[in-house]
Amino acid sequence: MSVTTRSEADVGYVEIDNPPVNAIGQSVRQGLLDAVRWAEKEKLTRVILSGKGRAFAAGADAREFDLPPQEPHLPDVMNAIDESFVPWIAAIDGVALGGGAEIAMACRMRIMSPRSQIGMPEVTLGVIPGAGGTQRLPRLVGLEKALEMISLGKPLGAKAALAAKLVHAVEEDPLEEAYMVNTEELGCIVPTWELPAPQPDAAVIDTARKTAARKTPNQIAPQRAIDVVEAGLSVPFHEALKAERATFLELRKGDQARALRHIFFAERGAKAPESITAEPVALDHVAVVGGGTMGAGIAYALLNAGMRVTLLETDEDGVARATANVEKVIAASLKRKLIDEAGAEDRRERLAAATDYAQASDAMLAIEAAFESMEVKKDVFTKLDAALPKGAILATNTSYLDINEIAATVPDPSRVVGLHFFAPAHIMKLLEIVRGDRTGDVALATGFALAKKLRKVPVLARVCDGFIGNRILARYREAADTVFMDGSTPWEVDAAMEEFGYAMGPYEAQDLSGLDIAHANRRRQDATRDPNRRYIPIADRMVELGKLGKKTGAGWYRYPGGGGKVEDPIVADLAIEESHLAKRDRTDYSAEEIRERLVLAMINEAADILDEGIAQTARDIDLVTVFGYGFPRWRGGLMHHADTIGAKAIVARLEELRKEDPVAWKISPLLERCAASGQPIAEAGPAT
Ligand code: 3H9
Repeated sequence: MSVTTRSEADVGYVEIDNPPVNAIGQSVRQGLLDAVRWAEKEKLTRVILSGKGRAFAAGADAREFDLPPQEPHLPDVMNAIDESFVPWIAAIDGVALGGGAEIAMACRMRIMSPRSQIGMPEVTLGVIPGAGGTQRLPRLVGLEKALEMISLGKPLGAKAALAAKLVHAVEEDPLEEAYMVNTEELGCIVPTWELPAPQPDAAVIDTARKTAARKTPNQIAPQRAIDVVEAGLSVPFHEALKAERATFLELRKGDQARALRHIFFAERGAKAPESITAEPVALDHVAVVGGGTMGAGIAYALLNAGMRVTLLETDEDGVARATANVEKVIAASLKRKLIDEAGAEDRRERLAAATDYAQASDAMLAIEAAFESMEVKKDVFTKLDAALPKGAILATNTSYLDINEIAATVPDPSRVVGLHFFAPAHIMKLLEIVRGDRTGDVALATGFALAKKLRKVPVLARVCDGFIGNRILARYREAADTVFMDGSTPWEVDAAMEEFGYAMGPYEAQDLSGLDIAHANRRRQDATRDPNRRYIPIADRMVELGKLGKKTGAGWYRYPGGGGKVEDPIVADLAIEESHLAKRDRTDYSAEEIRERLVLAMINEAADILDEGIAQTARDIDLVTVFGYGFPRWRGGLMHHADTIGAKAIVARLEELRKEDPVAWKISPLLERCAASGQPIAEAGPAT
């Protein structure tokens, strides 16, 4: 049952009932249209519309967007509600998003509960409101507010919706209030479509365009939404609806909308594999070892999710530093008004810091975020094993070290798992859950349960150097350094990747994280590096010169006075010097060539990662690249993007690059298989 109807005397109740979030699919549309006719036939004096469960309606069913549109179309349903002689009242308890908000706007009146949200997030799916939202919203809230809501996609809470006059009232029980509305008052409300459109205002439109361009660079939908709102101001309502519908249908089948839908559903589908049926351990008390930036961020994320946290450090100075580090995150959250004083105090009360591991003796999960040294980790795991309950899960946040070697320290290695957070750990959504050779299902189930509590996107990985994300990153940086050494500057590389859609290029990003981390990794890899692989020495030279990034005032860029980045000609000269020493000719790469090399290098590495079973699916690689490494979401993640190029074209270009360097550009067998068979990379897996 998608829509249910009942009447009490002359009042009709229509309820959308399409769990879990009342997405508006074909059967809901049909149900609503039938309800309009039913209410008219029954000569009801009002219809009160609500949603069953936790949502009013989450919008059009995005799963239908890959199919041809099916009647009745949503705009026609809205028009039927708006134009009916029976006035409808939307009683909103839960989210009213996209098409859900559009239904509410087609109603004569809107009453929402304080816990509800209303908004037009269509642009986040790469489309525009397609059922009258671009025309009804400006009529209700004015041009400026409507443009902001539609082009940025951010929903309003009840208070803001009332202030914007989008809803008539905010009440605890919207259904009851809707019943109480005076019939005469209801009869005086003008149907939304009959309201006059706001006056065009070039300055307001220009500001909206600039804001959208800044906040969502490269994205088509926000600008197209503004076009449609603007055009609608000077034509009749129904004519404007036609233009809106045409734009919606055009965008819906475009690359950006496909990519954004892919990521939307991939994020929702990021769950424990069905084969893992074990119960997770209790997560009310978690020990975090190491209170540096990463450990403090992890501790804060756990506190945010309501857990008790014991931070373990080596000495009293460490305890003080760790507590101060968490306090810094609390202060920043207070400043950003993410929490209030009471919330800060509550978090402080649930935090303890100690040197004695016995303080965590009832914690069923420990997350080690200590210094990246195998010796340190082994010592920590031995201590955790002795202090925590026998069934406790022992996790390491290592970025690179061999989890199997760490696990071998404890008598029961099935309890050891990698939980790889990304800095800042309380903000970044990705959590790589790394399965060692002997990791058990309870440890994995615990990792996924933790991700859910922290509202993070979990991705299962197997052990290799860098797991999924950092292994791709290492190849990306190697390709960047090669391009730099052979002809470009760091700023040319950064600009090319920013144009591709990254918020910042690889060099600026490295300046922020510090060049010393990658340097330590290279030294660790010295013993096992393929001697035939070309080694680019530029980053080592930078470290020798003390240019470690923003924290030292200079890295690939200079940061005079700790301020913004400035190009540094000395760094550009380094590459000229090194390539002269290596007797290499330099090439003037175009931005397009730079982008192609860096992106193909990542795709090729990711294909190997998939082929080796380090990642389970191409979709997981998309999640890792988007949620952990800033890959543009509107490109759908690395492997989704690879499919838009096509395996055949990728392999053809890699064959060219292989002539330059057969080791670095060794083509992944998985790509070769996809190119030969025509199988999309999205569906590819290890050779069987
Ligand atoms: C639109 O409306 C266009 C119109 O203007 C014009 C049309 C002509 N469709 O997120 P959750 C599924 S465009 C299909 O885990 P939460 C989701 O996949 C739409 N399915 O829960 C998941 O499935 P599963 C504009 C949807 O409580 C389940 O519901 N609307 C849709 O954390 C639970 O989702 C939006 O952009 C959908 N629209 O968050 C809103 N929405 O259980 C998009 C959800 O199989 N949705 N599902 O994994 C959201 O923002 C969040 O899902 C919401 C609930 C806040 C509603």
